[in-house]
Amino acid sequence: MGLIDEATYDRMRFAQWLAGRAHDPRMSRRALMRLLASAGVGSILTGATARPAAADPPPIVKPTPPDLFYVYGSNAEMRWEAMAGQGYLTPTDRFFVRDHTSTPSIDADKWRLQLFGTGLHHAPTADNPIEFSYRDLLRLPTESRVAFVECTGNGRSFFTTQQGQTVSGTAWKLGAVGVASWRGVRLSTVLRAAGLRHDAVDVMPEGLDPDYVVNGVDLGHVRRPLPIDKALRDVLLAYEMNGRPLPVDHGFPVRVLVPSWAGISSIKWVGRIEVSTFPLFSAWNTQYYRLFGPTYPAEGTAVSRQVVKSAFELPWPAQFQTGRTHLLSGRSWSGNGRIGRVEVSTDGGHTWRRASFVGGSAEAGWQRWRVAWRPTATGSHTLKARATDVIGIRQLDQTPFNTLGYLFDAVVDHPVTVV
Ligand SMILES: Nc1nc2c(c(=O)[nH]1)N[C@H]1C(S)=C(S)[C@@H](COP(=O)(O)O)O[C@H]1N2
Ligand SMILES: [Mo]
Repeated sequence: MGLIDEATYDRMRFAQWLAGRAHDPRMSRRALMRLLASAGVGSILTGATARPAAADPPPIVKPTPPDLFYVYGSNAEMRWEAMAGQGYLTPTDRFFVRDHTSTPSIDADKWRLQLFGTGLHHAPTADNPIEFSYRDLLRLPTESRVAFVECTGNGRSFFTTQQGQTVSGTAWKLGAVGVASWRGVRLSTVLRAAGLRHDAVDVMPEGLDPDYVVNGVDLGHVRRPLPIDKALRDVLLAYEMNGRPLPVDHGFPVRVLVPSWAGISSIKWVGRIEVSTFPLFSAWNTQYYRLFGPTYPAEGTAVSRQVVKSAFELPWPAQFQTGRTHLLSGRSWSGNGRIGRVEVSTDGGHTWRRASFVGGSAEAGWQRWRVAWRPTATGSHTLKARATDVIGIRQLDQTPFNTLGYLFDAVVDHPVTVV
């Protein structure tokens, strides 16, 4: 398959999705019209008009020094060697940032969380929503959770470097993930306070960051629906990260935290939440965050949970001295729950040894591990780590191709030179 530009590609996929979806009898005409209006399909059919790009201030506010991050425009991934010697949590100064546009500056005193939609009693409209101030939220019962946030494209570059495939999107290595302690109010608490109806099916949080414009098509604010079951189970409206108020880049004053699910679900700078008695759609569950490709249906498969992955806390590439024992450390995680076992190969996959676990793991966090290695030959080596999660899913040598490069879960070859 040849290289074509991302936006054209995404629009093509979206049209395919729509074709599949339009034949679905469960899709109401109303839902379809909403989708057409919200996701810019009209522009796809009639030809997009370009919108001039605004002048760009630096998209990410916090420092992203080269010893902690690889920076790709408005996205910055953590260098995994920055986790060596750290505790269970990812310190905020090295937590990855993924901004569709740029980090906005929001005044918490003026900020309001607005809820509206048919899924609330009396169906408040977007123009006349139910509102909560920052102080209102702080007064509600509070809860803490340790959970990873991971970009669904984390590991995307390995589709190309290990599998020789062309995919579109940011070429992350393995650093678009971090584990933090999040504190806030349960989304269920706020939904019930707002008058949740029993027949609500979806909620769609929306960010206050600038509209996302691709190739002249304005997709509006970043937003993605969640099924009500997940929303009521363990989702937080978080206002603290690692014991401090949320940093601006991570969603100040309030972000959604959806444990174990695709990072895109955890909407930052949340401003509005639509609650609905019919399925909701946005570009982020139709055009993006779906798996498209030869092994998937034409309309794609929606992404929800993250997959199992492992990373060494080592520079890329790493260097070791021969004839000495080194302690290799790393972490593994899975959207299905805890990690059951981790095996490491220091000979390119011929033999595997079980790594020993360091401490425990949170249900939606990661597992730290280590294994000793005494290299005896100089030259190039490949380190591999493979984890098996609580439901028995083990990392394999290949991930089935999908055009947008999501959910890479194969074993990653970590290049090492022994001197
Ligand atoms: N409003 C808003 N929320 C957002 C995004 C965004 O660009 N805007 N990016 C999403 C994506 S794709 C990811 S992976 C996570 C990243 O969270 P972080 O920047 O705190 O690491 O936020 C999600 N929430
Ligand atoms: Mo993401």
